[in-house]
Amino acid sequence: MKRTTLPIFLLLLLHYYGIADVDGQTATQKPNVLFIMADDLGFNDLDWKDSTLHTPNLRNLAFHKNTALMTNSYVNQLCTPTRSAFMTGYYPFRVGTQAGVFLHMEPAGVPTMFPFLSENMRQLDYSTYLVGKWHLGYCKKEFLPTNRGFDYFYGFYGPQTGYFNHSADQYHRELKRVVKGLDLFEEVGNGKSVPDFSQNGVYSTRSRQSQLYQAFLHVFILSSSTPTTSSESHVSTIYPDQINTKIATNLILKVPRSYDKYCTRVKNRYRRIYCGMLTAMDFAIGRLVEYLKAANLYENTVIVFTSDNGGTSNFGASNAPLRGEKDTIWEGGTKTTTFVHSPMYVEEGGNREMMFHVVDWHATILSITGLEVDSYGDGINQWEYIRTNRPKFRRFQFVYNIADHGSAIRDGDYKLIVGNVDRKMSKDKNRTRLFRISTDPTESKDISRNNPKIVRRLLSKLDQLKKFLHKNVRKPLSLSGSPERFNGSYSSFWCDGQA
Ligand SMILES: [Ca+2]
Repeated sequence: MKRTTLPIFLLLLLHYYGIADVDGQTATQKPNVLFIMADDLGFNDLDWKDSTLHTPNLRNLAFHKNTALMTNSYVNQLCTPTRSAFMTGYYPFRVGTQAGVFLHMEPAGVPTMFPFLSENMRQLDYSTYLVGKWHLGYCKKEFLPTNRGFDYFYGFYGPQTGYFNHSADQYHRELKRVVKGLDLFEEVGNGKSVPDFSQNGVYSTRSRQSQLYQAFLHVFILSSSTPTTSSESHVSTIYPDQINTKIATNLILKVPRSYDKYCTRVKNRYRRIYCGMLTAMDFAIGRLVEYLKAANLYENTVIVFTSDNGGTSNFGASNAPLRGEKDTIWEGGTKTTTFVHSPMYVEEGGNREMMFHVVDWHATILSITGLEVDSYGDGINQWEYIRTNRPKFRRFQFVYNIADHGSAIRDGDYKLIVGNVDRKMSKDKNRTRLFRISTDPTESKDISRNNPKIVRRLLSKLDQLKKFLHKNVRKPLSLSGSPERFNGSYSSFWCDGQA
């Protein structure tokens, strides 16, 4: 069964309380962090890359004089692995999240022995809010966002949910039919998860907006301990097993008609709808920045924008000029558009060409809080480099992924791929490919035959790394999690003993 999701985003809001000194004054002013992770954004899918698209707010942020634009920023090839790497600071193969994504009704989650970034931020007196997509396991209480370091969560747990009806439809092999259920929940502080049926018909970027923005402002101004925050998310799903691609695409790509006018120059009709969805996301981010400014919080906030994996070309996305797409370890599945904007902290704007990997966020964000840290897990602290363009630490290599179906590592100029680039083919099981990414970023020429020494060196590196391979934590689906048992929603609390 294949599946895909389309642009949604995750908002991670980390707000610093401030520590009162003896006079009751705030002694330290640490930055707030607003981390925005788009879902399945193609490498080419911003208007400064494809001028027929319309993403003016993101463009303004990306090319602001106080923005570091990371031109060699990498993630994993799918949602769960990337989000797991972001939260834990470890490569998915070290955590057990290297093999595909967690599905609805799957009794699995990221092992709780790995502390999440949100848990560590809490230790540093930050309040932590998450809005949008979770996708790190939900079947039991221990896996829920508010039990993994978040004070508040509003969004969905699984790989996808409808943009308007917030319902996730999943084909179940045993039942031989599609199971439907709401995936939109609110959690406040204690792992209590409440389904929100009230948003049926409201597009994701508008869902509960006014109340949530009000609360958002309230939170910032008063540093309230019972906050809520803004909701911005879109998602979609497709089942090519059951539906032909054309119909499915129509089911998937959804945006209110009011966005059509921004995308009239896009010729392909799927990409035209996709373009509207990008604009809806862009406008939502624009509104968020306006709210930050109105609340006098903009100056002291570090805003990060990135994506969790590449786009899917069948559904309107483009990763041009890169090779491959979502769910492949080609550059098109793993290289993202990433920038860091902060008027107060990013002193020198412009390109940052050094390699950055999603595992680096953990150490980097801890460093933004003022913590002295060189590395965390598999990641290194790149805050100094982002801020000043002068690296304190340099990344020379990273792991694209290590999994049964295929693996890839990067070492300096070179990328070695062993096995399949995706989970579909089996014919490449023992194939070895080598590319010189620095001069061949589109992976057009396999140079493995002419460079046996480099291949051997990188193969031996890969073998070393494989010693740390964690068993895949994914599990077969379980009807214990069927929404038919939970009044029509993909609720939690059903897999104790199974995961
Ligand atoms: Ca994704």
